[in-house]
Amino acid sequence: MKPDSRIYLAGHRGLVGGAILRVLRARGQQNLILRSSRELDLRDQAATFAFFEAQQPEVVILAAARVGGIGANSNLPGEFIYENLAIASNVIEAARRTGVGKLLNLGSTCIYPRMAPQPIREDALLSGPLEPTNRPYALAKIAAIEMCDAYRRQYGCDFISAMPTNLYGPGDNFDLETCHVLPALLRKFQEAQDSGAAEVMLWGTGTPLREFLYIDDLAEACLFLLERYSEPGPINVGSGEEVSILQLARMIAQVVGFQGSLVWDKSRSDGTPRKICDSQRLYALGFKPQVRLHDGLRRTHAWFLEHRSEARGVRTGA
Ligand code: GFB
Repeated sequence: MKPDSRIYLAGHRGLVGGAILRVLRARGQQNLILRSSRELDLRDQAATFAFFEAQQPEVVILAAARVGGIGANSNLPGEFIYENLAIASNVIEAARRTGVGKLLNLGSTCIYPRMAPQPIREDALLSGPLEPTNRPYALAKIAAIEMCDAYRRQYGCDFISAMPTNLYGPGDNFDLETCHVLPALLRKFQEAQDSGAAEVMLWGTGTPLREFLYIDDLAEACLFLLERYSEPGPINVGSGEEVSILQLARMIAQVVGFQGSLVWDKSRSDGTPRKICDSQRLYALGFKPQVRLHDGLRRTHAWFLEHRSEARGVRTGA
């Protein structure tokens, strides 16, 4: 990308988009096109097409999506499938119509079958049934990959799809009913610590295994891929660091300084039993994540303490 490339970053206010924006600014990219969802509703096809016609971006980073943890995915399946299908189909088609030179489509490793061999390779896609708690979201993300690939075949579009593992970091959503496990635990332990509570209630059994990637590493990986990668199909972006939810809870309790006990609400779903992706294709291209989980947890905790009053999901008292 040239320093003056016209880059449209969709979703710049989210966890992923916010981190990509910081990296683009640090690199001195001068021509960033940014719109909040209030300014441009990407579910609105006519508005999206008109925006692309007017702005003529050269590069598009599709980080706008309806996302959430296991609770939001289970409770809002209709919103998750509709909004993600609409956003992806409008943006990808608008990019084709206006001759966008490069598009990065972001998904999630929940696109892979629930019982895929671990670590999950890209060729596991569509080889078995999906995890039911996030199937609507996963299917929308699979459709977006397929769309990029179909446009590559039919129209020669250079559209690529990156699949990050579970992400965390500054700027995350901390709303306990809709957020992912890591911000939920940081908040729950910190609030227990502040109030002197003796125990913290967590969801499920604590046995599921997850891989976590710090958001700045994902942002660097996105720019790396935009500059050096042009293939159909998904490419995984993971850290290789796998922990059980119980181990994660212990690490977070230690970072926060909470010494009380953990109580597991087994009426809440565990979701997929194990989800670590194989990122060898990305690593073989020369990319390596830099931030270890311990370090990333400390940074995210520090950010949460400093920004608690304005963090998403906390300010509203949700
Ligand atoms: O991060 P999380 O919500 O999503 O949950 P997934 C991960 C695991 O942590 C599950 C457990 O086994 C949860 O039951 N957990 C324990 C908690 N305590 C809590 C808590 O207080 N809050 C939350 N949220 N979880 C989502 C998918 O899957 O993650 C999406 O639904 C997407 O589609 C995304 O792929 C990355 O890792 O299970």
